[in-house]
Amino acid sequence: MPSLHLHRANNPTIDEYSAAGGVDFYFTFAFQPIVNASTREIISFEALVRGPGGEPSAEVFALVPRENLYRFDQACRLKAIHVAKRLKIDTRLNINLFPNAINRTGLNIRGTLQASLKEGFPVDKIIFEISEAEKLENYPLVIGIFESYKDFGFKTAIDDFGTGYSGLRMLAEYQPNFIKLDRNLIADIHQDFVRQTIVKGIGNICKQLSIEIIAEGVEIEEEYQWLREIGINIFQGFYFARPSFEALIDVQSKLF
Ligand SMILES: [Ca+2]
Repeated sequence: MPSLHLHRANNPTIDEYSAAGGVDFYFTFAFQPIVNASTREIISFEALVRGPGGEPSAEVFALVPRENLYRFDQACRLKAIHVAKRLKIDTRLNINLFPNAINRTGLNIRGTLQASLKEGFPVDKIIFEISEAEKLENYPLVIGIFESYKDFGFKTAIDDFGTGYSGLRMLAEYQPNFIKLDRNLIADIHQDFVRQTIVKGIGNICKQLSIEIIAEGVEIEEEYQWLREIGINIFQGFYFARPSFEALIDVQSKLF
């Protein structure tokens, strides 16, 4: 159930982003680091939408009127850039796109581009993640929009790879800069021959196509070590750091 305090009209902390998104509550972001183990540095933070008290994204999205989903998704992008900039981010920034919200129109790129420029945030440091976990309503249009983002200089990633509706199809038609291997493929991979075989296969595909793999949802050292041994370099997950509310936290160097 949504938290009561999240859904209050006349919330004094509502800002222009809430208004632009068509919601009557304040929303903000938590940030989770993404590390490159070969260079031993944080290369990006993924922005994850949160309610005013840190409520998770599912609770936040449950309160968005369906007819405003597109507006809200757009406002999320703009605010993620704004908050990250306020926190003085100096790495890349991963931003999630809600795929069926970008179906409505392709014109939202310009808004994101202008926000990036206004905040002084380099376009090529923004990585848009699009999930394959949701069935796309208009497949060619989404691919086209993804291509446009790339043309504008943004980086792109297929999110939740390996769990959804269209991962290989999407990859066949569109090659992003990154794919994010889903937690379901990574859980206990150090002792799961089938998952090991699948992930090695994806690794070969990505190597041939010059796509970088981000292993997300890494929770324990054994998973990390196994993935590292087969040549995966980029990681995200609770093993390194949980998302932190309106903060860019460091990762302990002993972990990787
Ligand atoms: Ca994501």
